[in-house]
Amino acid sequence: MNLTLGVTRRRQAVVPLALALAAAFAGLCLSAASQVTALQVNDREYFHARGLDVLVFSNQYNGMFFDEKTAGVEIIHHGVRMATGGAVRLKPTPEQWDQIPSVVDRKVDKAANTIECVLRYEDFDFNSRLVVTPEGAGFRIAVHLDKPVPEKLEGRAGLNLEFLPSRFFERTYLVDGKPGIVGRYPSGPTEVKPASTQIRQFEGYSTFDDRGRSEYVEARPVAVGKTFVLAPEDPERRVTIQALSGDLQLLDGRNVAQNGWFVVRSLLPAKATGKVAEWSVRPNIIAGWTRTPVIGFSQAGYHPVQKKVAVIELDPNDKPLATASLFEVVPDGAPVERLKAKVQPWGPYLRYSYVTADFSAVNKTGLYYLQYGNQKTETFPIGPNVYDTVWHATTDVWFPVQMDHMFVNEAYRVWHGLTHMDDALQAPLNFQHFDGYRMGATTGTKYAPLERIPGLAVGGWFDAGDFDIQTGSHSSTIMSFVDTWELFKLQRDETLIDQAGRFVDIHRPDGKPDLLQQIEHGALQMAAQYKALGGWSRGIVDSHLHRYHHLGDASTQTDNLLYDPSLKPYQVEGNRSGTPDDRWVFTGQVPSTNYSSLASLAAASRALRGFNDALADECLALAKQAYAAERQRAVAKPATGPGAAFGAGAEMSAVLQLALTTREQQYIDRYNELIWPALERAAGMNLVSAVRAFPILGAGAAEKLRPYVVKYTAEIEKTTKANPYGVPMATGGWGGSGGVMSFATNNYFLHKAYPDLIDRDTVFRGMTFMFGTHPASNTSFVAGVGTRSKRYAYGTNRADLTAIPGVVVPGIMILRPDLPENMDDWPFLWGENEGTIGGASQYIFLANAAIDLLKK
Ligand SMILES: [Ca+2]
Ligand SMILES: [Ca+2]
Ligand SMILES: [Ca+2]
Repeated sequence: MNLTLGVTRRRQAVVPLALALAAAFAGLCLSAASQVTALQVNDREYFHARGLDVLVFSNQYNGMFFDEKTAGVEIIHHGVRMATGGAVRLKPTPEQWDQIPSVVDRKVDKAANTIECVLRYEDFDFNSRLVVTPEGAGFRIAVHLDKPVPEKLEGRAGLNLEFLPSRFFERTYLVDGKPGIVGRYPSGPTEVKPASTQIRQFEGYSTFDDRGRSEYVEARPVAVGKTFVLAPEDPERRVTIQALSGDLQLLDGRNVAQNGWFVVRSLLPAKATGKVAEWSVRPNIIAGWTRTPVIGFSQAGYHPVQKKVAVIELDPNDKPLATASLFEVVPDGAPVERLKAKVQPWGPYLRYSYVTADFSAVNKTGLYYLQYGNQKTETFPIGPNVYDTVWHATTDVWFPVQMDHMFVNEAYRVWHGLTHMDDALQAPLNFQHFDGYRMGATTGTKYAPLERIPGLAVGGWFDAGDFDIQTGSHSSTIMSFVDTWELFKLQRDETLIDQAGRFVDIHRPDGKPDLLQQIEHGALQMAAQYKALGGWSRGIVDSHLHRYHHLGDASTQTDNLLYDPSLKPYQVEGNRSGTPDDRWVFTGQVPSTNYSSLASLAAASRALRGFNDALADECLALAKQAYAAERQRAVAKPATGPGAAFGAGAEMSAVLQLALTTREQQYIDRYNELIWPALERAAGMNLVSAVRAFPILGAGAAEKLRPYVVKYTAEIEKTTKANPYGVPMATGGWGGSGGVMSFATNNYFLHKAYPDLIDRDTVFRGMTFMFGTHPASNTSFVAGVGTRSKRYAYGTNRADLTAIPGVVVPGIMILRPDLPENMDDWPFLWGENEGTIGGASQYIFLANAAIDLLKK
């Protein structure tokens, strides 16, 4: 790569007077200590100035889910990420599955104060070099080419930068002085183009539902000009972008995909090399800007005996106050200050600094708010029953809405009609699916590729914000439900679930515990899979990309008619159609999947005993049969390689559930063979498995396990000190709620068995984290639970900018290197806002575990 081309490099520039005046005009006081400073590359390898950060591929496209809107040039403006995706892109408004550039070289030059990246599109042998350099209080972004834009990409390749729509709602813009209002909803313009001009999307699939017309749609510019000013009226959001050559276009990506952003774009000129595009970007900076503290607390409140510690997240430039106060809201009269707590330093974590304030001393039942400086939090309760109802939205509404193969009603509204009655076809061989599923060289079933597999249109849940049945998450969900049933015997009945009529009615009791009905619904699908496939699938999922991104009523994702290739697309005969929209079953005999699946059936058979005996019998018979078959397979082909330990873990789970259900010696012996070496290798999850196995391990097991638990307390200690929240934090592309809830749940089991070793506060910390004691915001991560909770989530109704009540979101995603983020005004980042059945079932368990501990 030739990186020696001339680059305009500037040292830190003096802040233009105009900028300083603009900040003063915005009503802000300028002191000598609060000057606007220029961007400077910092030790974390991004540009930083007080109030503005510019990331240049600190985060990269990972190639798995393509464009996650968390890569490229990104702007964090007054603490919030408002721009992403800055790069050379091949479409006006790139969608998730459009081609993404790979970063083949990235140079961070601290001395020259510049960051540059070489980006490559392999399909077109097309390299470009992106150079970002501070200028004044903003920056320049330039594209350099050694070779001209490939002919195929002429008029297609452009410098793009995407702005988050919700950050600009109810604001305006100027294009070369001409005014416009930012639309709350997209309203074109668009154009229809021939399909032949479409640039290849993921694996050659198309996001566009073409209906046989050989075309697709692109957004056309809303405005064209030399200088854009977005949100001129808002000093926190105002950004000026000027094209130093050519034109700027403003496009609205929401016209082609609801998760699209506003795109500012300059087409790269044809037949040109050298510096082919350059912008000056000047986000307004409020001089001396300091981020408002985030007061982390439990929006759902606290039990009187619980520790009540607020974690206050501060701008590193902020000076902690000496105290924070707890006020009681009384029926009449002024709020009463009940406690002035001394603020304790915690220290730096990621990009902020943290302090805590402990209000544990207050235990009187009532309503309270916290005050830190001028900031008051929402009002929340302290009382013995605060957690009693926190799981209801998840069992009453969220889980019913996720139910597949059912019609789901709630009072006057229908959540979705009857879904996926055309399940399912055997997936084709050697196929990489867009949601991570893969088919290998054999089906592992008696079915040929694309042959109908009967019997699968029953039970199951949409695993998350999409519409697939993911087998692995079904196992863990069923197992978690069985734990919840066996330990807490939840009798709550607020939902009618009629399997024969395939009808669900929310807020309509039917005399049967909802939890058992959900276990039944999961078990029906898992049993059906084994009967049809002689094992378990990886999952059942949409066959085509243009259906996979479906939003809205799940019953319209497919036509519910059996695919008949002898008919034309959209032609219907009886219960058949010529539209190839039936979902595919991704099969292959995977030992860990088979073991964990049969484990869930063995567990379900216990819970269903006395509720649906026929299904309980069937689940157990299938589980035993599957276990024997899997052991045979294991003898024939012993597991090796990195997945072997995972397979052994899955077998342990299977054999434990069989042992607990049957108490047969063969399973007990095999469990003993597996568990103790596993504990030697790694305690973690295996500790909980062993505790759950006490009924079959007999006398002495608790003492034998104790040293491992003692060892584990060191892990808890480490986690407790790693960040101010005292829970594990995820660092990947998916938020950390699941890890937090696992930590709390494991500690519940261990506390029950070893109260002298494991503090129950580690369980409550997981709860209060979910309810708002977390970084970035203090919104409760369970929609509808707590005074302020998630209003937007990545559910099937996200196009309506709303959430399904009871959804439990992944929460805090940490963007590299140091930005904890959970968008509260935009639902479309799945890593932050997509609830899963695994997470939701885990949450129901944890809530009841906390209630259980607080009863005593
Ligand atoms: Ca999925
Ligand atoms: Ca019920
Ligand atoms: Ca169909």
